[in-house]
Parts: sequence; C-alpha cells; structure tokens
Amino acid sequence: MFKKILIANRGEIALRIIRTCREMGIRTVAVYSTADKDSLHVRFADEAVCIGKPSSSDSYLNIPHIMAAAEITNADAIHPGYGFLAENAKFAEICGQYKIKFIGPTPEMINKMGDKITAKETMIKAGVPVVPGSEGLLESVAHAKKEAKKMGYPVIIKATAGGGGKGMRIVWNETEVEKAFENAKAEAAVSFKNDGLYMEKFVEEPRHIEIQVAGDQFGKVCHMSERDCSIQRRHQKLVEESPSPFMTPELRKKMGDAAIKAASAINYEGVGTIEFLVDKHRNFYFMEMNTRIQVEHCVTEEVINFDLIKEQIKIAGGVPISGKNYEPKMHAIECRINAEDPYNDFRPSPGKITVLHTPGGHGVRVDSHIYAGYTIPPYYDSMIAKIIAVAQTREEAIDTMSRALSEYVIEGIKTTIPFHQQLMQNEDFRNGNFTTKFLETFEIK
Ligand code: MV4
Repeated sequence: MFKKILIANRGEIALRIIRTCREMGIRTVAVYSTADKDSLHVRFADEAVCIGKPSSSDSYLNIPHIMAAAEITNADAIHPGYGFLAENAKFAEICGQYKIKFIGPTPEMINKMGDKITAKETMIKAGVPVVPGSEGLLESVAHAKKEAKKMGYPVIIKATAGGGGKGMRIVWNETEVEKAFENAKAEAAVSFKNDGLYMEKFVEEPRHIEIQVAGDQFGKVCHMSERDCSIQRRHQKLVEESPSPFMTPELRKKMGDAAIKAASAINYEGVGTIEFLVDKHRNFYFMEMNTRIQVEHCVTEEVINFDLIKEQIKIAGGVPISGKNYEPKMHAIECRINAEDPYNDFRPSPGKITVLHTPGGHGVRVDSHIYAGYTIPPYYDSMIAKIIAVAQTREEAIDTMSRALSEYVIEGIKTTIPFHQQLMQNEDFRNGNFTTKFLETFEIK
C-alpha cells in the first residue's frame, strides 16, 4: 500500500481524503495556494507545500508545481479529488512518467470518456442504451438540418468535448438550427479548444439518475446503488439522494446491468459514475461517464455503508474488489451549502465567517472545511459544506435534513441554507415528483 499520498485539491474533499488516509495509516501531503494558507486541509495534513498564487491556473491546475511538490515530499501517489485535474488525462499520464500512482483510471480511459462521441460509440458497441442521434461529427448547418429532420424535433446539439451543459443548444424547429449550430460551435471552441458537435433527440423533462460503479485492476466491476441528481440549477447540482424516489427494483436491475456493461467495455479501473437520462416511461439512456469521485459520493457511502475513498485507494494499490453489487439499505439526502445568496440569483457571497454552529445528532453527517473566523476566498467554487441526512425512509431523511438545516448557524456571509429549508417543505419534492426542470419554476420566498 502507499506510504504517502499528495492531495491535489482543497476544501472539503481534501479533508475527506485526509481522513481516510489517516484511518489507513497513510501519510498525507496537502498542497495549497497563498489564498488557502489558513485552510484546514493544510493544518490536518502531515505536510503541506505552497504551490502558487490564488488563481487556480497558478496553483491547483499548475501541473509542474504539483509534480515538484510530490517530488520534494516523496509522495508515492496523488489523489486528485474532484474538479481541477481529476479528469485531466495529461496529468494522469505525467504522474505515470514520474512513477507516482494517479489514484483514478488510466489516461486512455479518461480520454475515451472525455470525448462524448467516442464514449457514445463505445456504449453502443457494448449494448448500453444511448439517446438516438447523429453518427460522428456534424459537418455543417445543412448536415445538422438533415439529421434533425431524420430524428424529428426537438433535438439537442452538444459539444463532443463538453459535459455539464457547456456548448449545448436545444433546437425546436428548422429555423433555429443555424443559430444554435453556430453558437454551440463558437462556445465549444472557446470553452474546450475543440469545436466538434453532435446531435441527439431531445428527451423532454428527464430525470438525471446516475449509477456508482467500481472496477479493479483485474477486470472485476460492480455497481453500488444510484443517485438522483435531478435537483439542479443551471447545471449545478444542489441536492442529491440515494435511492432515487423514481426507482423500481426492475429499473435498478436494468440500469445496474447497463452500468456494468459500460464500465467493463473500457476495463474501467477505479470508482466512477455512469450518468443516465430517464424519461417518464422509465426508458433510460447513457449520457456520460464521470471518471472521478464526485461531490455527491457521500449519499452512496451512507446507503451502502462503505468508504468510497478507501476503495479508490485500495484499487489504485492493486487490491482486488469483492465483485458483488451493493443495494441501498438506507435513504440518504445531501444538500450542498454554498456561499451564495439564494434571494439574489445565487450570487457568490465570499467573506469571513464570524459565527458558526454545525448541526449533528442522529443521522446527520456534515462534510465541510469551514470554521469560525475562516475567510472564504473568492477564487474557487462556492460550496462550503455538505449536509448528508440518513434514515430508514425518504420521509424521515427529509425531516432529519430539515432539522439539521434549522440547527446550522453561519453568520458573516449569505448561504443557500434558506433555499434548502424551503425545498424540504415543498410538496412536490416531498412526493418525489420532480425532474431536471423542477428548479426552473421553484421560487424562493
Ligand atoms: C440532454 C437532455 C435532453 N435530451 N440530452 C445537460 C448536461 C449534459 N450532461 C447533458 N444535459 C442534457 N442532455 C438529451 N438528448 C437534457 C439535458 C439537461 C439536463 C440533464 C441532466 C440534468 C439537468 C439538465 C438540465 C438541462 C438539460
């Protein structure tokens, strides 16, 4: 097993990884930007190395600085967390060249899933259902019109290098094709330095349900329950839960089998997630695969009683997985607490936390890096905490969450706590009656 892991990340996920390393008897190296010198991940790690100025490109995205930190501290592995370099194939490759184990899949696996057309072709070959769509790249506006006519409107144009909504346009009729095509192409070129586009039939009012998977170095793959991530705003997830209130035992079996096919098709190594769109008839379609640990991994950990970070480290260290699949035994809900003003279009609200009281008690887990006196820097993601409520039933988990939210006191900045409190009392949410469109019409009072 590894002796020392460098964590190429910050915030709650850096702390989350440090905690598991400590339990496993593995030493840790934190890296930090000058803006994060007073952060908890710096204090809780065994060693810490400053890797540059506040901006991400100078620090948490700066590969030479991170590799230098790994070399001088003699780290034998790097955990990338989520975001930053977690799905950067070049970074994974450079780690290999330095003989430092990248805790995650190989560069080839990252590349295969990073290019959405390649990912989709791989899934079709593996027998995983995908949304009907164009084959290969869209060559021109005329080509786009021809494909749209074949599959029928509405359609959606997506960037092959995309994901998370960037370079994506919904098209309702032929008069909209040209503008959508040109705009998506320009946005993709700027965002990804790759302007390749493809087209799919637009699935209206879908649910976003994803399957957690794990694969080891010996070709064994398992699935580990689902997460419903339909509660999103502008492609930012705000609430996730497991199991999905829309799930049935038959659908879970079918989606679990499809997820195993998907991961096996690329001999997947590590923990990963297969994202699906699910329509109102419970037809499901592969959307993309995330080749990293995700923010919302905690709801899965709680319902199957399993440490996914420990599993990542063990898989990277060459330990075989059991190979059995996991069924949800509990219900867990996660609320992302962001330093944002929900009454003001979720505008970022960085600054100093003057007063803090963190919830606790039965069924409550809080993953966070904040403390009283901590100043949230303006340079990074605005997520400052995750509350995970666990109970035997969904209704009880919602009530536990509601109670935990009411205990949380964060003064000095605005947070999304009032938004979540209102959501937990919403009748449609409580009835499990929501799709990815839910927040478009949700009004905070
Ligand atoms: C779709 C879709 C409907 N039909 N594809 C959004 C982000 C990117 N991962 C893909 N996305 C979508 N792809 C087809 N063929 C609807 C969305 C979508 C969405 C998906 C999941 C969660 C929230 C969403 C919000 C708007 C659109």
